[in-house]
Amino acid sequence: MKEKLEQLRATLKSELDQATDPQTLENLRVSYLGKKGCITDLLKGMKSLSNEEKKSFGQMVNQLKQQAAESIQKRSQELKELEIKREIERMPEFDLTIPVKEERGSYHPITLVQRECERIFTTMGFNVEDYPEVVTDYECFEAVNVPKNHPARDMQDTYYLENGELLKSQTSAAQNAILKKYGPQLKEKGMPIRAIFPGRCFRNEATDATHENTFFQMEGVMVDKNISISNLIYFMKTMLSEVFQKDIKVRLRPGFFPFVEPGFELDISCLICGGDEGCPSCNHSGWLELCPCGMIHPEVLKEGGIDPEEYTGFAFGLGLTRLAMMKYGIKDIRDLNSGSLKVMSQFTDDK
Ligand code: FA5
Repeated sequence: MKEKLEQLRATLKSELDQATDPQTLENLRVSYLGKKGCITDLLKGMKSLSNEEKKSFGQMVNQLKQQAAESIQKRSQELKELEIKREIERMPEFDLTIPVKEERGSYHPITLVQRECERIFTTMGFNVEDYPEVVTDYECFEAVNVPKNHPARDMQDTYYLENGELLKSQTSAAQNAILKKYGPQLKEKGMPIRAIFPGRCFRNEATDATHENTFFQMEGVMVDKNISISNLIYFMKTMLSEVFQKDIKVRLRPGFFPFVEPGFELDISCLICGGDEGCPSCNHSGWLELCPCGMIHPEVLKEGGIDPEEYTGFAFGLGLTRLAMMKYGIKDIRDLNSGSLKVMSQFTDDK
């Protein structure tokens, strides 16, 4: 019996050595270890043996079974490695000395302007916050003093989702969360709230040279004791002179937004036509609406958990996409979403 087992072991070894592909190996596994395999048969045939014989024979067969399984597994691994080696040999040789064609991408002008604004505001102590693009009606409107059926909603033709949420139509949607996040530090440690939150906004617009359905804004808020309109003007002026690196003609006129009181429209003189004649990029007015702003409405502060009797603040909603147009002399806003590499590759990060 022992001899029979030795013979099986030897046959398996030579058959494994000859097996050079996974299918042959699988056939071998089935013929030795499968339900009807020869080792399995040996175990089944033990019924007729005495208890003593069963013990010693069983031990030997089980040992053989384990060895067979191990050597099939080992051979399978060898074959896999062999296949990888063959594949590497089949690969064409690479000449590592051939110079590569170096074609690099470039940053999108909006990314460049956004980074520039972030740099400017962080040096003035502002935190940069990120916020989701899908928000609730509460975040986008109700929390910023625009209740349901308020006529101001008509100014932003909003994309609603089937679940009742919406695509953020303004970065003001993050105001409430920012006030709640930094309010405790303001109250407990007297640290002013200073945050900017750039983000992509969506509106169902009839597009033209200055209107897109998908555009970027960068909202900013500052809240502390005794914050006034002069603080707001100072930050706006600093930001614009840093971005453009030259004096820019601006005008501040009254503007209505339910979340600020008083509210302003900050326009800049059109840099495409120089502001005198007017052109399609400024809707022939010589001015471009760039950054509505104002003092945060007491109701918005209250909703954010901040006492409007004790604290005041300003907020602004900078049109980042329009800022990029003015900075880089892009006449039509639609070029920015065109995906045209010819247009986009003209702008480089010169910082
Ligand atoms: C707002 O969205 C207010 N949330 C801004 C604000 C924030 C006011 C905080 C007061 C305090 P408005 O709808 O005007 O406001 O948009 C702000 C800026 O985003 C505009 O001045 C413009 O620069 C830009 N903008 C608005 N709609 C579009 C559009 N369809 N395409 C490109 N830019 C746009």
